[in-house]
Amino acid sequence: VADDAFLRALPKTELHLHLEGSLEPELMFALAARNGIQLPYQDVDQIRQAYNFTNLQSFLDIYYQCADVLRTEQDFYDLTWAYLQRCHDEGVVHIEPFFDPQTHTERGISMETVLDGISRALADGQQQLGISSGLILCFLRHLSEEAAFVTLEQAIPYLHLFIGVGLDSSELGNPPEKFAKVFAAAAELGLHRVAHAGEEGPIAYIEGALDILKVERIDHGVRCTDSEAMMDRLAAEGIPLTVCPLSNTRLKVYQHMSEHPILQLLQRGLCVTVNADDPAFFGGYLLANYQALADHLGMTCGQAAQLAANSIQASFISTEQKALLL
Ligand code: ES4
Ligand code: ZN
Repeated sequence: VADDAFLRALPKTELHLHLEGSLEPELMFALAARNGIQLPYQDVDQIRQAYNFTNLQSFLDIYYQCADVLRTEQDFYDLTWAYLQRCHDEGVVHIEPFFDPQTHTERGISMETVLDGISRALADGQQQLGISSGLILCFLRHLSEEAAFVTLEQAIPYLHLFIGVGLDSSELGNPPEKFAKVFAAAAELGLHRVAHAGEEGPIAYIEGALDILKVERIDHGVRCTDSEAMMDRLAAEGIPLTVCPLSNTRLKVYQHMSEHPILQLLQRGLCVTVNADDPAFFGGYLLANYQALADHLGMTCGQAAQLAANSIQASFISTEQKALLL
């Protein structure tokens, strides 16, 4: 079984991390004070007690509420910088984090404010910590495709600051087809494409993400275990899955980590990767996710090394840069 020192030393990338989901209660209180905002919680303990989720939506309701403390360019910088420092501590060498512009533009915060703060921190992360990155802009799938188009248009002046688009928020009832046109427009702009699919949603959503949105990776995708044919397809086509073990147990996709299928999918030849999703809400960053697999599934050093190598292989860095990291 892989131990902490081995897991920390492995060069790892993180491909499924929502920056707003890395907002720790301590920083949330500090930003609330700085911005003169009254939070509906007394202290950090009370916030953590509220993180008692029953499904994806019960989490999203609190997650969007917490993001309200993010107001200034410096707030987005501080959020991103705190995450980068965790990455540095944990042996994470490259990241492709998500951000949700609509969560902020709907509150009157400009795309420029959000992107300036995040990208300034990512540049410092490269310079001061040696962590490379490629930012991914996510559309909120509970909103309309028209709203996604407005967001993409607002981001066009800043195309040099992100590498791709994703799709997140409430999955059930918001199938990939709803965003067919905006994903085609993003592809035309030369952007990479990923989408959350098969977290709570059915096989048809994984299929739609691949065939209609033309995504290069599936975020979560764990429900592919419902279909032998889909598992075979994902393995044959080498479509990576960005799996988030602590997220899946905290949102009750699985009742206990011992039920998590990630190592069976690895054994079957799928390009599965380990990720933290929303670490401030789900009880741990990337290393804690690897550790949970060692603790509850008996993950070996060989399996851990394969998962870390998959994370490099599945990233959007160049073949040359991959060779340097592998
Ligand atoms: C998310 Cl776990 C998860 N699923 C879908 N959308 C999200 N946004 C932030 N975390
Ligand atoms: Zn996610």
